[in-house]
This record gives sequence, C-alpha cells and structure tokens, in this order.
Amino acid sequence: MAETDGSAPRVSAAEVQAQAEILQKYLDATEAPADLDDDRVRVSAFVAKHHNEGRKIAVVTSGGTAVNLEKRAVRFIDNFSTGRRGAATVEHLLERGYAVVMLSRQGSAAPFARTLQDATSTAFDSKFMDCLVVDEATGAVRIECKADTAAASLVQAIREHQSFTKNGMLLHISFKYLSDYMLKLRMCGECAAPAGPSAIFILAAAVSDFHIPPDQMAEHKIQSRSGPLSLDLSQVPKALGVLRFHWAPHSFFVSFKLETDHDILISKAQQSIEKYDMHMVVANELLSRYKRISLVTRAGETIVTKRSEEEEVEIPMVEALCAAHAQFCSDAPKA
Ligand code: 9Z3
Repeated sequence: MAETDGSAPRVSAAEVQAQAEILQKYLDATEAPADLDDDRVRVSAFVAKHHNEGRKIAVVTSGGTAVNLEKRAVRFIDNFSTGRRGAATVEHLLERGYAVVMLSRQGSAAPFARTLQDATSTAFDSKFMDCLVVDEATGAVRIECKADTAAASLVQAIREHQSFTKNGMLLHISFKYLSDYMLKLRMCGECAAPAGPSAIFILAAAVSDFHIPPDQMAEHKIQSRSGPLSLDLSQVPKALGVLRFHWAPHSFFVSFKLETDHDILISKAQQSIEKYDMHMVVANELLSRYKRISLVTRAGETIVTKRSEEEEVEIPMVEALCAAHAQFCSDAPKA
C-alpha cells in the first residue's frame, strides 16, 4: 500500500483491494458518458503541461450527483448541492497560482460566473431577462445590475475569468449522473497521478450513497399502472479509498463531510480519516456551511469562520488547505 506521510497506514491493503474489486465491477457495468475519452485527453495534457512548468495542480469536485432510476432516464434522485463552495474554492486556488481541473455538476455554480447571479440577485430565469438591456442601434446586449457595487464585482469577475481561462489555468469538465461522476473521478485520478505530491484533490461534490446497480435498472420508463413505486436502493461502491491508494497514491486528499446533526459531524469526519486515510476532512453542517467549517486531521479539529461579513469562508479555508498541501509537498520524499 502507498505510504505518503511517513506514518503507518491505518487501512489494510486487503480492505482497499476488496473495495477496488467491487468498484471495478460497477465501473465495468456502467455505460461511459460520450465525452469521457475527450475529457481524458484534455485532463492528461493539462496536468502534463502544468506539472512540467512546476505548478501545483488541484482537482476540485463540486455539485450533487443525480441517480437515475431507469437506463433511459426519465426520473432521478438528486443530492443537494448548489456548487457554490466548489466554485469559490476554484477561484481562490487560481489566485494562489494553482492550475485547476474542476469536475462539476452540469448547471451548478461556476467559478466567476456565480458573481452574475449575485450581481443580478436572481437565477437565470425570466427575472434575469429584466436585467438585460438591448441597444437598439447595434443589437448589443448589456446587463444592468441593481447596484454599482454589484456591477463592479461583476466586471472584476469577468476580467478574472477571462484572464485565467486565456492563460489556460482552469480546465472545466462536467457530470450529471453518479455513474458519469465515478468514471470521470477515476479518469482525473489516473491523469493527475503523475503529478504525485504536487496534486491536491478537493472533493466537495455531494455524492449519493445509494443507487440502483446497472444490472438491476429498468431499461425503459417505469410505468405508473404497476401501482405504487417502492425503491430498494443499494449502497454505492466506496471510491475514496480506491482513489487515495490505487488511482493517485502520492497525492494530497481533502474530502468533505456534510451532516445536518451537529452531534455526529466530527466523529463522522474522523471516520473518513480512519477509513480512507484522507489527509484532511472539511466538516460542515447544512445550514451554517457558509459561516463555519471544521478542518479535521489526525492531529485534531480547527474551526474556521468568516473573518468579516464580506469575506467568504472559502478564503481562510483555501489558505489552510494550501498551507497543509505545501507542508505535505516539502515532507514528501524527493523523486
Ligand atoms: C460538502 O459538504 C459541501 O461543503 C456542500 C457545499 C455540498 C455542503 P454548496 O454546494 O454546499 O455550496 O451548496 N460536500 C460533500 C458532501 C458529501 O456528500 N460528502 C460525503 C458524505 O458526507 C462524503 S464524499 O458522506
């Protein structure tokens, strides 16, 4: 088993091997999304370029996975996540010089673009149309924000977005279903593995614990004439340990733990460290997640809060993750 932090591994190799076999069976039975091969080419070239140029690489997952009930999916069960934490995290990593691969749920909040929603105080629905002004002479469309400060932050966000994307520092790929997420997570793990300790995985996506296995899923739309629908969902194969030990064994791992019950949050985060040997777990409660988080490591718990009303909690969070990653890189055996 891979050893990266100089201490004895807490998870047995046999346990991870058993998880890897179950996961492999699931991935083999899963239909690959049409863009998987293209994404692999893009991610692998992105990692090679930035690693050769001496940059640190971050893989950030964001948004919730959908679990389809039919193969030709008409219905699905969703995991809650707006994607805002992942999007904010990506922005602050870019500011700190990281090259970032973002794997996010289609349609969830995107880095910099989220500012458009803030500036117009609306989602992209019909109210958003009220903010658009057409110049009759040229046909050009302008967005009119509610306040000057909102307009200023939008202009800044557009500039930052364009400068980071022009410089090729951000690669954005997407998923909708759990199965797409799992296949693309493996692909990202394999592609980022050559960067070794210089790669950090920040796993903020809200991933379903339950699904219908591919071999038990109806092909066509489930018919209502068959009466009430009872669902018997199976546990999703565990991927964290396999990612950590098999796909990218020398990299730095941060996973997230979301609970609604305060009393079990920290112990569940500690379990992720024990079970999957995560280097750090960000523990958060649903309702307070933008105000307060806990960073849990083997050494203990550090509470991180917003430092001012205006500052988002992801700024001190990313500072702490980058500091821990820098320490990990300097402790890692030199190649
Ligand atoms: C998180 O805990 C994220 O912080 C949130 C962010 C999803 C709460 P938003 O996207 O919210 O800004 O609306 N993500 C991980 C959630 C998760 O499903 N973790 C699994 C678990 O808790 C472990 S992989 O069991």
